[in-house]
Amino acid sequence: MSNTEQTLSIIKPDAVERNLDNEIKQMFIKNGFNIFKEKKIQIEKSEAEKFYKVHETKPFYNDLCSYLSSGPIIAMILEKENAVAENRKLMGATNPKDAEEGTIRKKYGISIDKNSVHGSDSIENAKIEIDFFFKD
Ligand code: IDP
Ligand code: MG
Repeated sequence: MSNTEQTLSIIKPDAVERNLDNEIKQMFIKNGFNIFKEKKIQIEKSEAEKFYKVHETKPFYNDLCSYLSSGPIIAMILEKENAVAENRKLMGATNPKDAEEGTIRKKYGISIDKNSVHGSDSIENAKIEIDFFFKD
């Protein structure tokens, strides 16, 4: 049974700055994802605060929002069967130190904050996050 889903992926400033965007996109493609839409943008801190609102009580919230808005990012809609879970698997653990071999964060992540990629964590949040970047 086909279960094609969409998820939101972001190549974060640390990876764009190191020109890793094409290599990371190739990892998605090799792993069977279709990059349905993409855009390179830089967001305002106020927009990052909205995007990461679920984390507003966390001690790292302010730094996280400063960081996501600190340079260009690439937002993408990825498509695949079970795209949300498959993308989480391909990204690896939040902390690159804990990420498995073969994952994007293991390969490219610098630290828990500069971990190169974002991926939606549920189908519901994927819809909200896709709308956030691609509405209209
Ligand atoms: P995720 O990106 O793997 O879904 P979340 O827990 O949703 O991880 O956290 C969002 C982002 O916040 C992470 O990708 C990372 O950049 C940052 N972050 C998470 N935990 C910490 C922390 O303990 N210190 C600093 N930054 C963190
Ligand atoms: Mg998350």
